[in-house]
Amino acid sequence: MRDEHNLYALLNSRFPADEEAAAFELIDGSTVSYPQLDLIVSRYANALASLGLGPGDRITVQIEKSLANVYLYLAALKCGAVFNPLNTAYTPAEVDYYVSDARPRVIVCDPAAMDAIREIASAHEIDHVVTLDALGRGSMAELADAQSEAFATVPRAPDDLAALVYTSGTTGRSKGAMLSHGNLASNALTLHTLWAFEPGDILIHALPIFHVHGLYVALNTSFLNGSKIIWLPKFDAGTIIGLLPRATILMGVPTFYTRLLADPALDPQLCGTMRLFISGSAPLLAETHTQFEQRTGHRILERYGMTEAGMITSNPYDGERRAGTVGFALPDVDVRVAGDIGDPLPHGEIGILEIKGPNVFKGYWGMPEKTAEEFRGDGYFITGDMAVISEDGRVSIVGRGKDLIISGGFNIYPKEIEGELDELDGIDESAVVGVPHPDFGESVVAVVTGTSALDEQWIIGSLAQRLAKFKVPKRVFFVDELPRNTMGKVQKADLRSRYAETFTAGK
Ligand code: MLC
Ligand code: AMP
Repeated sequence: MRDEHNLYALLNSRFPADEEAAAFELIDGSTVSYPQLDLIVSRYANALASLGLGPGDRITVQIEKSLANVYLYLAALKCGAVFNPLNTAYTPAEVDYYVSDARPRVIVCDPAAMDAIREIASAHEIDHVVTLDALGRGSMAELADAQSEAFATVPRAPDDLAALVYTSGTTGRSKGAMLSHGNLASNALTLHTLWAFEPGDILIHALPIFHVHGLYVALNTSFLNGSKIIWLPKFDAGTIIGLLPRATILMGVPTFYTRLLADPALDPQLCGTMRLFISGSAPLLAETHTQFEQRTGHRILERYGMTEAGMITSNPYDGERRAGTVGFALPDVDVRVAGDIGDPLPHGEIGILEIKGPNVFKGYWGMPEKTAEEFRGDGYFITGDMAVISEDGRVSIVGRGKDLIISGGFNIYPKEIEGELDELDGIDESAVVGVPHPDFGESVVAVVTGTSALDEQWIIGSLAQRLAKFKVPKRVFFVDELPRNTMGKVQKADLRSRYAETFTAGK
């Protein structure tokens, strides 16, 4: 049946029928069972359909993490619509771009942002703006409350779109990665098996749900397992420490693990029920890996992925989890390392990682030429990550061919920040680099030239009006001129080493 290809139908087919089986447990101890979840999702699906949202229509969502946010995600799947989640840190100026590009039928925003979002919606002739707050209250919830609990899952083919997830562009504009029902289903099924999910598994969910890590990797695998998810609004080391003795799985970015290590309470006894600690979205330092094992007896399982493909490689569940490597290609994914023109390189040589598999996205929304540039003729997608593959097939990410900074698991493209800096009065030129940061892994530093009257705090404050907080440089340095090579290109490696100790000096 075609509706089996709707990801919701697949997830729902694994929901336990038991009225007592909790899908979610909140921090106050309240729960939502799997049978309840399905009924609520139907109400949300009816609500979305009443707004005219149908197959292929986009729904842009910029709201705080809440269960209602999950209901919306599942309801959008069920309706056959295309879910377009946005980072809550994005400013109205940033949201305006995403809305203009995605052209959604419905926008869901926080009640506090209603005025700004309504203005954006009217500028782009978007029919409906509804609201949901951090507690799941708002006009969207009211609409859903009034609906019936029956909704037939809309049939979808594997290639039909389920999501549009934006990923910052190397060349200015952010690109919407088109993810299909087939992409998401294949990755969830593969990870569910590979990570040996078992009855009784309980996941601690502390990631944001506007990126593939928290939204797809964590939620879809747990739903496939009919697992209980302990639902946290955000990461807080102390809260997690309190929950570890009742859980079996934690998924996080490296910052989760360095912050947990900083808590003296972390010890093997606390982790007695834990089966699996998974890390990804940014490189996990070998030092963190080692310290975590010494403190807990658990070897963190590091995996590697990206928005365009979900998960790509993983260290083994059974077998050696090697620090500093991201493991083997997933069973249904092919990986190779290639030179600049796509020439495959032998094991042991560094090149750009290229990938192929059922998880790889359908292309960038509205950008057929950009999409074509990022794929080889034989269907491999060029990730932009520099990697080396060992004789036995282990992949190590050794750098980035793309000019990308990853701070606490969030991606930041220097070009976007340089563009905003160059607009500011008094700045002639700018260069933005990522330097080591003890908490976020990497952090953003700007180096500028311009008039002597420039003030660091004024620059930071001005950028915060335009850019999400995590992108705003944490320091700005003034120089007479930027270091350039003979071709006139700014030497970012030079700047990275010059400012390398900005956040780590004395640590
Ligand atoms: C918050 N801030 C950040 C930041 N997060 N700055 C830089 N980088 C970040 N990641 C800002 C805040 O606005 C605040 O600014 C200050 O830094 C300190 O905030 P905090 O309270 O310490 O931060 P916190 O809220 O605890 O968040 C840190 C974090 C969070 C690491 C828990 O960023 C997080 O959950 N990251 C996960 C990102 C993620 O899910 N990535 C997956 C992408 S998918 P001020 O000025 O107000 O003090 C992907 C594919 C794959 O990459 O492979 O998974
Ligand atoms: P995003 O565009 O947000 O999906 O981020 C994807 C990028 O995160 C990848 O292209 C990698 O550069 C990086 N990444 C994800 N997981 C890892 C990891 N385990 N080690 C190193 N880099 C990673």
